[in-house]
Amino acid sequence: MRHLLTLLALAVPPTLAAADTHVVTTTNANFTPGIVVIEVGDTVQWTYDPFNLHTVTEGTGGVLTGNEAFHSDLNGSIQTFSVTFDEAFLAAHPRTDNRYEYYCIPHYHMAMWGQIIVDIPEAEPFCAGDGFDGTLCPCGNETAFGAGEGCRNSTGVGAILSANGSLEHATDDLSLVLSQARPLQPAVFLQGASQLSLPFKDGKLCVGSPTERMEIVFLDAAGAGETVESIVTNGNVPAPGAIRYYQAWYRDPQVSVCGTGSNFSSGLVVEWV
Ligand SMILES: [Cu+2]
Repeated sequence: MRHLLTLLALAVPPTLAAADTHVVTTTNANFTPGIVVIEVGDTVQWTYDPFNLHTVTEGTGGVLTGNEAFHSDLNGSIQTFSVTFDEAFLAAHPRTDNRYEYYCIPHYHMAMWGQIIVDIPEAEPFCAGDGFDGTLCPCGNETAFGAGEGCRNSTGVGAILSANGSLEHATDDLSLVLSQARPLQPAVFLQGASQLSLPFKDGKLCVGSPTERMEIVFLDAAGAGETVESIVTNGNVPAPGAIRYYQAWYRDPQVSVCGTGSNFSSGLVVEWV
């Protein structure tokens, strides 16, 4: 029995961030702190002011529209009001940059305003084919500065790697998206545990050892494709906190810019949470 309990304890992910509760007070007709930066799953709790009636009303206009993501009075009967900014809430009430502005209706004219910013970790691009990182493309086939593309391929642009889904190791819903590669050709998605920027084939190799071949995807008529298999499983990503580098290697036959027949996308770095 003791042995079983030990195994169960090991099965629990050890470093999952616990959801926090952030308290905002309303005394002196101020939301304090006025700006709160939180993580997905955290809760914000507003507390009442025994000397004043306030509201916590999402939006910026000063009057109710019915489209508020949240709205509550705060008074002697409603002494706290809480909102949990989880994935379902964010999906139901999308806001630009995941920033939720709000105000108090009676004290709107006194600038009793606040903001909740939900900071969502994202995959970050690196190793573009514009030469900015100090490594040029193999045959002068750099792409436009700041375009985030890999080295130029036979279509006249460079391929871009991006991602869909979350960086949550436990959720494991991340997919890698390749675009602007050569249409109707196969691509292999690669993972590295270290980063590189080395001229290789028609492009730059961005992922270093130990590397994993993740999945082969046949690209569509636009030169795009997306992984469907588990990144965590195929990449043997050990746990939250692991940093991994991703890139796609695709065929660009016969007319490739440098003549090697294949090229690489830009890279993407993921810090798993
Ligand atoms: Cu108020």
